[in-house]
Amino acid sequence: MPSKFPEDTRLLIEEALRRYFPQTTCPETIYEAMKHSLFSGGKRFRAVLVVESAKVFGGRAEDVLPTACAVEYIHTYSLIHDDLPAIDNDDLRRGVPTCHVAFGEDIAILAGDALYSEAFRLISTLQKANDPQSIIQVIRELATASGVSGMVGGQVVDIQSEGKTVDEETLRFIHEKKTGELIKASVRSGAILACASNKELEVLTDYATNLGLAFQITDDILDVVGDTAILGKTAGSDERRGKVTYPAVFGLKKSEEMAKITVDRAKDALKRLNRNTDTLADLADFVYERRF
Ligand code: GRG
Repeated sequence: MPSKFPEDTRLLIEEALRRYFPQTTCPETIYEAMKHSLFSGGKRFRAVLVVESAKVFGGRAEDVLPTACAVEYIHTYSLIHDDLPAIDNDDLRRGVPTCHVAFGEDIAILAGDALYSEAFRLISTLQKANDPQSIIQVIRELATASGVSGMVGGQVVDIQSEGKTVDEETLRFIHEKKTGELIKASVRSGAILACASNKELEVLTDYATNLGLAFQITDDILDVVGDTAILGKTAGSDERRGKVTYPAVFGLKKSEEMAKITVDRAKDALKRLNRNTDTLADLADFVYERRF
């Protein structure tokens, strides 16, 4: 990973994902399908955000790992379902065949469903907090972010917009909902568990909203300029499917400028916090500079 990415945190998350994964192996196929997608790589970006956000407010990494891993379960679930023939019909993800290619469409749907419910089982079983209300708040944040007013809603408009011309507002809606909401909920969840104040949460929300939008803009750019071998997913698939993306609407150069402006807005928000936010700022730079 690039130097600005907190590799120590990513490794902690990798270890925790393996430790928390259900020990049961029956029925074997479903666990194999879940593991296939969960352990085939991935930057663990959202899980890292949970941990690094908690650390800003004095939280310890090990104290928020159940929530960090749950976020990664939800994210992996969204990737499995996004890749299905009925949605994006992709064959490659995280450098390996997509879940439905490896296990069949029926098992892939169920693997996604299983990861989603495991996410909430993990938090409600293992997440501890000084204030138990904060655990309920985290569950609410993640359910909202992944539901109809978040990821699902964004995905619906994304599907309905394929092959059409959309205005900037619609494009932004899709990106903020489909991708931004889970990133925002990740940042907020870490801070909530570490007892950040409402005022601090407001500032972090500003950071995370811009970070989430920038992440999807760079995802769009990488689909045009990226390399399949480095991305671990097939480049060029947005254009083939007539997806509404920043490069499709604004062109590559303007999209890159917009990504930079959005990342800078995220970093500017952090200046309003009287805390050490260096790693969160590094993660914003990572979003702009990333090649995968
Ligand atoms: C999962 C609640 C839920 C609903 C399903 C399919 C769907 C509705 C939503 C799709 C959301 C989606 C896949 C958005 C794209 C987000 C995105 C940029 C994914 C790539 O994330 P990276 O680059 O991937 O962090 P890695 O592999 O590194 O984890």
